[in-house]
Amino acid sequence: MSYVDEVLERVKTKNASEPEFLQAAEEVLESLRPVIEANEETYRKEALLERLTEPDRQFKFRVPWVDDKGQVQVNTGYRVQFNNAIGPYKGGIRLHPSVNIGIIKFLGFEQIFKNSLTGLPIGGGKGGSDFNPKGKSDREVMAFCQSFMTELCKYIGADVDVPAGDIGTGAREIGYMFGQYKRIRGMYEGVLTGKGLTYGGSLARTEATGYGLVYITEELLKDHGMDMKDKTVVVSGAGNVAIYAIQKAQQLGAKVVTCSDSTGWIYDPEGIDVALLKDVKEVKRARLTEYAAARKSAEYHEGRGVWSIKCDIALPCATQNELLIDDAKQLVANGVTAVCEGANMPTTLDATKYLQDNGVLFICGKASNAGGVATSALEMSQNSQRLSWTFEEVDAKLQQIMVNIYHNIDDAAKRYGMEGNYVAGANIAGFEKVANAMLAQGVC
Ligand code: NDP
Ligand code: 2IT
Repeated sequence: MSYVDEVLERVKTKNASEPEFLQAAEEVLESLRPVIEANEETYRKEALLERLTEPDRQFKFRVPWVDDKGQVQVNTGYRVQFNNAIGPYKGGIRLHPSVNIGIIKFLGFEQIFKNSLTGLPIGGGKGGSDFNPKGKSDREVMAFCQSFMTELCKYIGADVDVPAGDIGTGAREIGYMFGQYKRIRGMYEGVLTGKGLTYGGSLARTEATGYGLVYITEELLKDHGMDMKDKTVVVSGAGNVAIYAIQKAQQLGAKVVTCSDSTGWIYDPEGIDVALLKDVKEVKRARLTEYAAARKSAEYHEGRGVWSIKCDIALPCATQNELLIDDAKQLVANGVTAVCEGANMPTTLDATKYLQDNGVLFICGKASNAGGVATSALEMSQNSQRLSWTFEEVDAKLQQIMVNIYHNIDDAAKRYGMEGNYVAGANIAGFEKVANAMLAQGVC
């Protein structure tokens, strides 16, 4: 049996109850086949893939907090420190009722390769909790965040592990967590990224994931003789990534006609009004029905459906496994040119294959959403230097990083005879640097 097959089988047996982690591991290991085959003996002897698919360590802890009625609530907190071969563990904190250890492991595993692709010195990690911030008062969110950090602070640090935002964790939550870290550890350091601008945050971090997604999409199109101008774009999600992807796409002359949240979606043929969307989602924290109520041109539909709208470019920016095989078929039938992932693993494996087999330009999240964590690493640099760079400086660095990622994944795919397969290119390019560092550092 080949080494890849052997490890895949072992990973499936060991993690049978973690479907999302298995999905992520399968995608990566399948892509790595040609690289592993070229060095099979060394990698097998060094147990490189066994080490890569087993987290360095994982923490699971109780998070008790008191709600506004005086009732004690209990959630579960997680932090998975997956791999620090090339830098301190780095990755967000997800607050959503669906969170479990398998979800956090899949996200932490993806983060290893994504962070490597940024070209910056950051390892892979992820954390979260099954806490649901929806409908909670600010005081309840603060009580949860303080309790979560009371335990998490034992395991993190500016040179150890640096968490950030993800689904359900934005500037408000990072602020409460930072305050509690400072209070317990008595230390002012850049232990979290995505901080507010008055206490160590970086300009352009809020925009970075969505902007970065559009920068890499533009580079992909440019390489194929096209650009964003006058393209029709469909976006899913209406959170941090979606909002700034819509904004940048519109700045580059595209028309974005959809967005969605966990209950429904908007079709707005005149183009999404970003100021209104920000007011509904960032300020009022309300449903998309409020967007439709305030805008004549918009239709609101219950459930899911953004992939049914005819478009040139599709940007899934909500969550994992939200673009399924039937959606891929519909996008292809409607003549889609490119699909670039803003979310982590939004496209299922069979849908990805269908898009690729039908000539759609497809970039996977670990490459196309890397602008967020890359800018987090720029925030870490600024904190270490005790300096703040201008918006333009950070944005220019972000843009260059996304252009570099595109060419690195394109080159890696070409080197292994898989031109145009940006999934393989991303996994290979991300892996090479980490594997090299792991081998150089001996058995650890
Ligand atoms: P937000 O919490 O800001 O937004 C998530 C959006 O997706 C919301 O509009 C949410 O709806 C919607 N959504 C729809 N279905 C679901 C579901 N089943 N579970 C969760 N959300 C759902 O998160 P982000 O925009 O930060 O993250 C979106 C995706 O991008 C995630 O996959 C995340 O891991 C990834 N990502 C985020 C980065 C960042 O910097 N923030 C960086 C790289 C990747 P509703 O409004 O109803 O909650
Ligand atoms: O998935 C991701 O890359 C993020 N949620 C951002 C992580 C970070 O450390 O900025």
